[in-house]
Amino acid sequence: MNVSEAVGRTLVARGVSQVFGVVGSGNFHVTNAMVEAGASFVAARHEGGAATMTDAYSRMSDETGVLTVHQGCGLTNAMTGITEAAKSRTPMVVLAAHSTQPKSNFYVDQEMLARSVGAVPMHVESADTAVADTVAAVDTARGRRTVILNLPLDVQGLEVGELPDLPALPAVDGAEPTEEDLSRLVEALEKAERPVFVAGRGARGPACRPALEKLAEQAGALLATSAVAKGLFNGSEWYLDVSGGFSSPLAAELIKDADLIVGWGCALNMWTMRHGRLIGEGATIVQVDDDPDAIGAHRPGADGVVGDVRATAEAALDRVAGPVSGYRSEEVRRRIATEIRWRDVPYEDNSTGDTIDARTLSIALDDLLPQERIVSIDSGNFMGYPSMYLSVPDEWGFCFTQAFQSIGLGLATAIGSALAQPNRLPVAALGDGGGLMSIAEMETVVRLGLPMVVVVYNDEAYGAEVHHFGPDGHNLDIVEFPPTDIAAIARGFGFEAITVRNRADLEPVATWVEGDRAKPLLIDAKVTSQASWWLDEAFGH
Ligand SMILES: Cc1ncc(C[n+]2csc(CCOP(=O)(O)OP(=O)(O)O)c2C)c(N)n1
Ligand SMILES: [Mg+2]
Repeated sequence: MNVSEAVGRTLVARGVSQVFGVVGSGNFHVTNAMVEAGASFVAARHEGGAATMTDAYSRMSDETGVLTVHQGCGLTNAMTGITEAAKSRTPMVVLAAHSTQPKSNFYVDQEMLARSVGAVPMHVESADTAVADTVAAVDTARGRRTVILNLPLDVQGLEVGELPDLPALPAVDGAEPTEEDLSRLVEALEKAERPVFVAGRGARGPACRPALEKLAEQAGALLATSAVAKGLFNGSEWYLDVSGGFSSPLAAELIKDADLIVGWGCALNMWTMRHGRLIGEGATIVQVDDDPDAIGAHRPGADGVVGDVRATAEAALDRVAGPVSGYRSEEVRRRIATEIRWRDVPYEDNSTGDTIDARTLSIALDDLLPQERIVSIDSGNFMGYPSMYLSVPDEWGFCFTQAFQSIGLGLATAIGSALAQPNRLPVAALGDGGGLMSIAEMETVVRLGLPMVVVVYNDEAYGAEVHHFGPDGHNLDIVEFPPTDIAAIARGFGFEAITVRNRADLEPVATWVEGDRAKPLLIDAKVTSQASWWLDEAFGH
């Protein structure tokens, strides 16, 4: 067996089951070794797509996915998706063939590339260390890091003996908070009259929800999540949905009136806290996080509790006096029941007959599509509409790859999510800009036979720029485009596709849902050009 085979087999033996990539000469053997060892491989059409598929798969399955790329240009093509993953602390391994000869066409400093985007550079050093190097890469990734494992071309063919038995997987156990941290948290909870818990990605772990719900009940707290944990408290009558730019008016009002905000595995960043505007004057902020560096990173002055979310919530429950009603009054209960959903907030429908209001479109789709869904969202002016109006079943039903704020990641996000949650209907919500940027992966959707619904919020423009610069009278020619028949293009890939200009045009969606869904469905929705309020806010700072 040579190094390529040993690396591939070791990855699978270490628990990797899903691999994405684009194969060239440098990663052909290692990828085949993974497939032969039992992993499933998805050939993407662009490494950028493959990177984000791996990211989304890893986020939504809680496994460590592998991206495999050709040396040099294969890796540079994947860098945007890798950056998103690294910023999101996605556990994944990028297996990158590596040309170490500076005169090679394929040479770039791959270690430096990794470092520059916050990924962890590692490499397979020799035949003797190949297995240990690979194990180290997977184990590092499992600690919520995006690892680039470089596999030098001149090492790949070296002979390795039999594969040794692998060491046991290191336990990833929840760190208990210190006594001192815990008592400060308990004190803050007991003192608070209107506490709100904001749970983030770090609260998506096993049994976090019941632990947080019990503590919230004891302390009289309302529940919210950051966008990446949307759906976590679904079904709770005290759930305010997403805290941040996507908050409904009632959610924003209640969060702003809180006298204590506890972030659980949540950065409480500018998006989640609307640049601080969701924090009322004098409110106390506490952050519970197992990473000491996360505490105060976005909220200087936040009181920190270093510990695992579940372990801390359970420990606090034993201590906190209660139950107290706190923020949980009858009045608040009634208002949440009737006002918390965006679709219950009245709006003026800006549909023109030729174009449909994105809110009307999104509400109609929410009604038409089955609830067991997994929603993935690209970036742009449109992105709040599907985020706010499409409901999701739980925290495994919404994939939001927006840490790098790149457009063009939505379709690949939906592919990775679909494979991670195969029993759910995958829904990709894209702008025309992000959709066209990533369009090659439509072929992947069709080839994999995914029963996906792709909705393009098509305003024939980079709407974000149009609405940001338009009001100041700038020339918008550079951000506006002629009409593109995206439905026709999708049919060319093998999709079923419709063009939508009004509510009635959506009728074939119901037929598709009820049918065998043999082909994916693309909805080219010609939406009314309108500035979204969350984007105004985002650009305002
Ligand atoms: C890779 C990348 N390039 C450029 C941008 C800047 N940008 C932000 S939103 C946007 C427009 C996106 O257009 P579209 O997908 O049609 O969505 P819309 O804003 O029109 O709703 C652009 C170009 C970006 N965020 N990421
Ligand atoms: Mg657009």
